[in-house]
Amino acid sequence: MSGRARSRRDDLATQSLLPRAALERIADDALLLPGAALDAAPALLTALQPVIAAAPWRHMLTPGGAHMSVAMSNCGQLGWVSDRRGYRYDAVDPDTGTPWPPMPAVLRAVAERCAALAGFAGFKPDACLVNRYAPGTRLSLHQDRNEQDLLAPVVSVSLGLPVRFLFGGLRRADAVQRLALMHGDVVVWGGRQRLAFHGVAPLADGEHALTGRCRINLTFRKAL
Ligand code: MD3
Ligand code: FE
Repeated sequence: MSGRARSRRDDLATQSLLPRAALERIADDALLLPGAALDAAPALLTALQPVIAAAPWRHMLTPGGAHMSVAMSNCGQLGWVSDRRGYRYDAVDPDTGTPWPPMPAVLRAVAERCAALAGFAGFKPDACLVNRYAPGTRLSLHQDRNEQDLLAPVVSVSLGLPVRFLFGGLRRADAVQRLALMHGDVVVWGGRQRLAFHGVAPLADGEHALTGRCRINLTFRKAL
């Protein structure tokens, strides 16, 4: 592992002081674009306000009956939902009974530009899942396999407090790598990494100038 790659594992407080490349390969088909959404971040957060007004944060129920600690919303033609019946994509917000709010143009633009930078020109997301992590919130190791087209990448944009992202292999028992994801970072997961197990370690407490005491993650997908 290179010095820079190893440095990404160091404590989160020093991360912002370290030089970073424009593009880092974190696995065969997973590319990190450090800070690619940094300039757009204020506009992304502003564009999220009407989305959250129309489709308020909620803690969805897992099929097992537990509430997820991550608060979620969606925008775009389709939204990811979870309830006692399972996980799926739906055009209607179950909490409001109305369609999910449209995907703001600035969100779409960042996702499409970053996908193209990572080699996925022509990526047209139809779903954006918005995840909000409060201090202590985690997302346990899982695969994303509710999308029809597993050739389309997933584009993830991190905003606010930094987090340790966990990513493993194609089997749950495979070794897990830890990676710091910070405000403005974008990751594009495609190809063979599409079905990799991944999760998020419990969020450390802190305060971010733009988001306050939370991390917000935007996940863009082609669900249909
Ligand atoms: C790797 N969200 O919503 S985004 C999720 O930070 C989810 O909120 C995390 O995992 C978050 O399902 C991670 C990064 C991500 C998203 C999808 C992936 C990584 C992925 C799909 C395959 C492999
Ligand atoms: Fe996931």
